[in-house]
Amino acid sequence: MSASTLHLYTDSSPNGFKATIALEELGLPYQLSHVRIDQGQHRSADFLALNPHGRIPVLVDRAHGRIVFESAAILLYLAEQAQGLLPRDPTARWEAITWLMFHAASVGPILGQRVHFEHFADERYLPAVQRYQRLSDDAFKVLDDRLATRAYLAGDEYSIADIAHFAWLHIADIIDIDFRHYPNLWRWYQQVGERPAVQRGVSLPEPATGP
Ligand SMILES: N[C@@H](CCC(=O)N[C@@H](CS)C(=O)NCC(=O)O)C(=O)O
Repeated sequence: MSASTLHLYTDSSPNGFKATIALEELGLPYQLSHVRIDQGQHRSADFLALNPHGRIPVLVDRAHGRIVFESAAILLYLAEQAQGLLPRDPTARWEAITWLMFHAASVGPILGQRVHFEHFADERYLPAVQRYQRLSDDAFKVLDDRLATRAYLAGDEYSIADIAHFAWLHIADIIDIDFRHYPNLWRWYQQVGERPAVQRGVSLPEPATGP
């Protein structure tokens, strides 16, 4: 891909971090536009023309005339375009895709609801808090068991499946959702968090200071 064909529309948030981490890991040149969710920019007509669901991240590949939204689709798109972050071996490759889909269907949305009901909801509605604590603990246990016998979710190779999970666990860690008592998950989380591209990815876009 030539320089500046990729344009990422994103905010400083877990689903956005998946895209920025992958772009940084792959060393792809890209342009970044900060879509301020706090200012409702994701509801503008221009943004809805890119993603009718009004959610970040969105990746536009102008060289190929493509718009990709849904963070898991963006991860697959970048991995395919750059031929990286997905194992070449077919068995390991499908393991990575399986764990990416597990994340997209059963981990990201659950953690999103947990964060909402524990931290942002106007009222504390205990049944919802308890439900999403239980569901996210189920997911943590599955991940912990998986990582007991392998370095990364797809085996020996770091992949987009790890990036997807890391982005949400990073937010969980920041807001004190504790998963240290899952030793394999915690070991993996610290290991992935040491990668320079991951550290750059979670700092993008820089938090806006103005109104
Ligand atoms: N399933 C989507 C979820 C995207 C999503 O919910 N993004 C959040 C930020 S992390 C957002 O745009 N929220 C704005 C809103 O809910 O109005 C994905 O994985 O990309």
